[in-house]
Amino acid sequence: MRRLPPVLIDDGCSRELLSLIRTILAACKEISFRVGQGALSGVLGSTLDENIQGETQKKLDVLSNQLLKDILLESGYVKAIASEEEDYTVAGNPDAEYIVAFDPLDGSSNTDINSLVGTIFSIMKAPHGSDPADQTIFMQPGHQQVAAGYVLYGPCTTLALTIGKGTRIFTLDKTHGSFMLTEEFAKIPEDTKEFAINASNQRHWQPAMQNYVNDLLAGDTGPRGKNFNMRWIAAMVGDVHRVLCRGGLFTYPADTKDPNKPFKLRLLYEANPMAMLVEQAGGIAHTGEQRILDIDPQEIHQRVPVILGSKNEVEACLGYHK
Ligand code: AFP
Repeated sequence: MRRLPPVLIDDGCSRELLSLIRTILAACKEISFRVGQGALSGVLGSTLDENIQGETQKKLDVLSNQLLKDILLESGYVKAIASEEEDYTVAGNPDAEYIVAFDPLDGSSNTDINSLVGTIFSIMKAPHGSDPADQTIFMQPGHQQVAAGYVLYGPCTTLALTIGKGTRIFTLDKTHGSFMLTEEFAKIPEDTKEFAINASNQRHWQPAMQNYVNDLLAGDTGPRGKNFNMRWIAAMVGDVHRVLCRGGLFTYPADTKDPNKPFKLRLLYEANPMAMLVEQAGGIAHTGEQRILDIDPQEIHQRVPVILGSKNEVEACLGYHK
């Protein structure tokens, strides 16, 4: 079984990008340890603070953010970072080539119930000669990402990673602290009988999504002519991992529950990196109107609708949106 560094070197990954990825993973190993300690580490539960998006921060959100932020800025490999838990981007080394956007602990409401959580990251190149304090250096469409990945803290700690040459899965060997290659080419099956959506929002969805899900629920008595199963982990990182492993459709569609917040998932550090991983594994990632990786971002914490997963099922869903 091969370790992460030689695998990426074979893919033509530059030394600097490899060092940056290893730096992110060093923080993730520490987060994995803290998450695994659970109540013993005294970091379960919420802080008294909210992030800029009005969400209550969990203690592990804050801790994970601090670990990633400190290690990245100290490494000298990043020109700037953007995080779900930071109001604004944070400037780093003016001479560095890369910028990183991350969700330090996706699905953090799951920490208190010992369920799946993970770290999601997106790496892009900073425009040549750009100012590290300039927020607009992050305003790049997702197809310009040079690497994307997540680390899932579950029964085992798993890394899904792409540098644009397929999506690979690694498993953390906790006996010596290395990520070992456990799936060379993740391939999402084109067909599926499984979908993931928070069905409690059904009455707030747009008609296209209402009609699509109604037809799935009708099973073999409806127009789809087959029965579907439903799953919801409440952590995108867990739901996308299932899609990468055995296929499926995952969606967080537009809804009218809160008119000020029609979409839930964040473009730069959730939708974009997941879209790159999914496309590199043969799937589709779309908003219902356009390919996620072609969106021109307007702001750091921008939210978008997400429909991703098995090619034929996403296309079936998009058919309802035409
Ligand atoms: P956090 O990163 O704030 O924990 O949010 C998780 C998330 O953005 C995404 O990972 C889930 O798919 C989604 O929220 C779950 O949302 P519901 O609260 O509607 O289940």
